[in-house]
Amino acid sequence: MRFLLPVITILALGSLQVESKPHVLFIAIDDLNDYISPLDNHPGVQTPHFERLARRSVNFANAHCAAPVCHASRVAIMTGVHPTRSGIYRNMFGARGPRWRHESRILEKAVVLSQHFRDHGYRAVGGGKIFHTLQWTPHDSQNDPEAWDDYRGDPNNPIAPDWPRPELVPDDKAGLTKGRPLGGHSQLFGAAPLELPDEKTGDHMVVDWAIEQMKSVKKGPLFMAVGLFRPHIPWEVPRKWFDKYPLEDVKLPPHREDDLSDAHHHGRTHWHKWVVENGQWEKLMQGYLASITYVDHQLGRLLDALDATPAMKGNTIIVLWSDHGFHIGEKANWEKFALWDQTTRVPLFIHAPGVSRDGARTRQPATLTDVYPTLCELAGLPIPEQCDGLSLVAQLKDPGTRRDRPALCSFQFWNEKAPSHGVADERYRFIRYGNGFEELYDLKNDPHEYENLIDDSKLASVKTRLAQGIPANPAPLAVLPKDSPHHRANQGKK
Ligand SMILES: [Ca+2]
Repeated sequence: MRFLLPVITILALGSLQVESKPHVLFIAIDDLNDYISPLDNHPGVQTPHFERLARRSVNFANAHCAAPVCHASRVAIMTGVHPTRSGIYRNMFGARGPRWRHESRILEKAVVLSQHFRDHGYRAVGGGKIFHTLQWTPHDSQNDPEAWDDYRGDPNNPIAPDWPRPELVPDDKAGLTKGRPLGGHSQLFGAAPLELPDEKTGDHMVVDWAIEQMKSVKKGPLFMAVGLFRPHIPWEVPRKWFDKYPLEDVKLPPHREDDLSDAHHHGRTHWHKWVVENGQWEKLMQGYLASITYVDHQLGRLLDALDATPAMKGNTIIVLWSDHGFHIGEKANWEKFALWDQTTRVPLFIHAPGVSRDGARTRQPATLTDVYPTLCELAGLPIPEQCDGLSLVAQLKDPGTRRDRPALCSFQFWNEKAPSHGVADERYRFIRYGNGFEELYDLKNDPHEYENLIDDSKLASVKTRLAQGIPANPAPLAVLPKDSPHHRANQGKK
């Protein structure tokens, strides 16, 4: 008996530990920028459920993606490996399955976040867009079906079947000039109300699935990833969301005509030229705002379901992130593919039961590669060696806790031979481009990054300090691995 008792005690403690592991609700939103009310509060924006989430979490108001494009950002979050080590700085298309394991050989055996939770007793399920895919590229997805216990629908085609298209008027019939980005008639770069109920739209269906998962939560902890596709283009959501933003009330973002005169050229001004010449700026802003409020509503449905599930309420870590920021004409840019604050800064909210100082906001710098180790620490899991990020648990407990490591976002421009890097601390941002051009901004005095201060000698030490945040030997740009079994061309017609 003397020897048996401690064994029983250890067994009991072990099971208690498993029982008490928190659930994880991991919410990814596509192309959502800082316009939401808990961040920069674009005039008139309606995001009550983001406010609700902000009240019950820590708002990382100076969080940055690891790369300003869907694919690279998402691989970095889901593996914890930064692009400066993997070399995945850009989008890469034509995949079926986790081709990123071969795009970057150092990722070949990387453990996906959901798999890591499975390896430690969790049931891991996913739905919608977590790894890269698009509404209009069916069966082109970089999801790893092996990383989940269950995935909604076809894990290799997770969102394309769900989204209807409206009847579209061809550009010439609509009186618009040729040159619409992403091709004329397809109008992927466009805004149009859907004459459908929410129930027939993709993100609503993904949230329906997530609600069912919560209702049927079984014994043992759940890791659930919910990937919402709006406000990604095309800005097509049911008409009632457009009606919340009458065109005459829509406000353009702050911008300056001469903004690019002291800045790097992003190579996409032709998009902005077409928008302005065709008088589409307000209309597209309306579509983006309508899409944001549609996705805010879906977030509200998730929070409602969580609160209505006794097994999860009070025992669930919530993390919400977007894969990068977004331009609606700021710096004559649209979408992403740049390294300014507007492109790299993302919503990031984390609630950890009994840990996070909910309702607080911090400007301590965070990179989305920090999410993986943060969730590990919160759930009592080991942090895999592959992870480049640093846990944010200290900032969850005390949001003012200083972080010495700046945020780092990296990208390789199309016409440059080396990657570019944006580094942010609490106040300043330094960008060094692949062609050697440099920018330095003081966000306290100049939140829109209008004035490049790189030649200001008083800030030389700031530049030197931030430049140290760029790795000395960043990985070269990943090359498309045409021999990968996950390269679609190698799979025949599927
Ligand atoms: Ca995206």
